[in-house]
Amino acid sequence: APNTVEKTPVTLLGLGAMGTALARTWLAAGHPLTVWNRTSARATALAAEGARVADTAADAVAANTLTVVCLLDDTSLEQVLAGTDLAGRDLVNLTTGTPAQARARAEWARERGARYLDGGIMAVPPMIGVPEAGGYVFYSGSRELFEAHRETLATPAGTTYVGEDAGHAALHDVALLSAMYGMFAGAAHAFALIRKEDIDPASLAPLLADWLVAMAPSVHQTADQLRSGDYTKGVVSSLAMQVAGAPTFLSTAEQQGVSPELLSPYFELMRRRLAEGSGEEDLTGVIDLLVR
Ligand code: FVH
Repeated sequence: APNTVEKTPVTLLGLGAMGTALARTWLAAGHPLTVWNRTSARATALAAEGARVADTAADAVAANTLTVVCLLDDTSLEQVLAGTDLAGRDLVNLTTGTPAQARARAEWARERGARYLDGGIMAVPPMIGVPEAGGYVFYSGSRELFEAHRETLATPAGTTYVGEDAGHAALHDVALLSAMYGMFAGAAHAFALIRKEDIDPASLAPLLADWLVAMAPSVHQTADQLRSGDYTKGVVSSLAMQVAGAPTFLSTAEQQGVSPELLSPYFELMRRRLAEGSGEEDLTGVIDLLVR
């Protein structure tokens, strides 16, 4: 039998790599879709797939209650939405930004009579519309908006609502991506160590990947220690032992002709924490040194 359930109409502003991927999932799921993009040529293929192309951003916003924005940055959003009537609209902003930008945008939308939800996308475009790829979006801001459009928002990727503070989606997004860059930095140092040796990087890669996966659950112990305030709870490798081992890492880097600039700052924080008399602790005390 034909599916007679009407799907929520969606307006989408921004047809870059991410916006185009989002658009295709809503079209494929049967949502009437109105799109607008600064460079109109980027809408041509989507028009052929069933999207309605608006002449202006204001026309696109006027077409539907729900508007999703996926632009380069907060400045482009400001330019695109200037002069559009947002009264009574539901605005979902998937543009990457800081928590402060998200909070300011929520207030800005409220002043214009719109409900506001901010999103932090934990996926790259090929993961959109592919549930098994594991991509999802952090959402924060208006709970009513999130509940009202939960199904529509879940079409491109999974959803994780992290609270009414509009800045919290961006904060979760940046926290996870910051940890990712730390991992990339560690992997870069590891590859640099073997670069001049007769070791195939392709043989190191699976070892590295498995080791990082094996170490990743340590974040649960860190969280447990932060909650209890007891940084010695469940310690397996003490800070004192690890600081004693640091010269081995730095000497090896020197012997291999590798700059220690990625590794040294972390060892320096460990050393400072040890100097405070925390040798029996885990590495968790480093977090307190970072928080100003
Ligand atoms: N692509 C990715 O891997 C990441 C994954 C995680 C989330 N990010 C964020 O998503 C936002 C959009 O990213 P994108 O990949 O779609 O980016 P682009 O392909 O570069 O498209 C940018 C769109 O923004 C439009 N735009 C830029 N400046 C302006 C402006 N001043 N006025 C109006 N529109 C503007 C641009 O239009 P055009 O160049 O085609 O005319 C594109 O539609 C982003 O926040 C990522 O951090 C993606």
